[in-house]
Amino acid sequence: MDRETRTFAERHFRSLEGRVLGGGAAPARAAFIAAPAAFSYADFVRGFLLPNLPCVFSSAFTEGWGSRRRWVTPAGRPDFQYLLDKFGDVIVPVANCGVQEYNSNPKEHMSFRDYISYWKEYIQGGYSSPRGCLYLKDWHLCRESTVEDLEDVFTLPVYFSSDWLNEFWDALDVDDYRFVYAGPKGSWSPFHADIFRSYSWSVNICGRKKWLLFPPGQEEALRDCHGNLPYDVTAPVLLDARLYPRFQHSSPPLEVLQEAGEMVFVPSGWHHQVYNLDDTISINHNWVNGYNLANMWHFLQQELQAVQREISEWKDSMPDWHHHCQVIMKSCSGINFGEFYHFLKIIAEKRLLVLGQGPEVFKDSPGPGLGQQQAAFDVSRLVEVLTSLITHPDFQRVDTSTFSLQPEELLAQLKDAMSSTAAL
Ligand SMILES: O=C(O)CCC(=O)C(=O)O
Ligand SMILES: [Fe+2]
Repeated sequence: MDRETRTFAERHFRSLEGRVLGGGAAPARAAFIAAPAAFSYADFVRGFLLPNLPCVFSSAFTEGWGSRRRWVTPAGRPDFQYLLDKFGDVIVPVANCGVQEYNSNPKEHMSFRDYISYWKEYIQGGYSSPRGCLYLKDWHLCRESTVEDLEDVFTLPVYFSSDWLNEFWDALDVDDYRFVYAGPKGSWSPFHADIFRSYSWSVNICGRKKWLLFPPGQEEALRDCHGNLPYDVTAPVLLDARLYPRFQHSSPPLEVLQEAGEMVFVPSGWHHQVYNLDDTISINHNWVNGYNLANMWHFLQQELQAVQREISEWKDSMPDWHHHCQVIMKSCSGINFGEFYHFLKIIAEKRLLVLGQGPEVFKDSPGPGLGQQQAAFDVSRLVEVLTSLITHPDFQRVDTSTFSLQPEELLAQLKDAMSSTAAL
């Protein structure tokens, strides 16, 4: 990140004064980025991260990826034999697209070998099977493979390299949000927004996907009369005005057709529904950074409010009611306020370390951390969101006495570092 982009981005967030912008109607089409040489990280920040807009990168951006060479036959189809030899024994999660369980699909686990034999049978059966349409989803290939397996499967594009979520999980060594998806023509992902309002990037290693993308806020018009979001936005039942009273006022989604090798950027909080138009394999990552951190924090506050509403009748009779809300939030959303602080702390400490080094060490380095200007920007974002967290009444009720670094102390350190970044 260069100095000018940092100044531009910091000014953008100052003008928002902590607000999280909802989008208006969807743009008529997603921007298409043709040439890597003509598109810098700064272009991505100004054109897409700050305005929170989707875009499609041409297949030239993934030209050198090993997976595009090795996982695919010359005819552009999944190379089942190569994949079997490589990953046959791995246990993978598989969803049944034909069965609705709440707003998702039930998942089972099977060996990759069994999944491939199912997939071949499905194709031979004319894209049909008594077992239904099974979709291999959310396979943590990176975490579950040896480095040797992963050799040049993909190269993280510079645009997505500020990735606090995976940086956090890598530091803890317990999880990640790097996935492989693989499914036959007709497999699909129901309507959803990504975890914690993260961004997603998705590359088709082979095959094509159709994306229906809804800007943040547009999903409100898709709620049913009980306030629930639909499972399938294309279902005829949405036309029933008694069940979906606001559907007739909804705007059509942005439709994106993603070809083999192309990379889709899904902005923060955009709901989407996705179809595999061919037998398709994709690599998808979820990521959070300084640009959508406030969206994540806003989302977590909404999640806590939802829990509080749900168990409000016990508020006066239950002595640890606030604590219970945090426990329930953790089990429903995967994170609570205390853990969000921990997430901020891990990233903050790493950025403070970078800024503690002389500018010459990281100057202009385009590596994963994107250098000192990026660290300075990150610190400014951490200061804003940590200030909001610390002053939140529900965080003030969290017992922080056992935390290794007190939130106020961390905030003071970040503010200190921020004042010294002005000169960078
Ligand atoms: O490709 C799919 O089926 C779903 C992908 C998705 O939801 C995402 O990348 O966020
Ligand atoms: Fe998604």
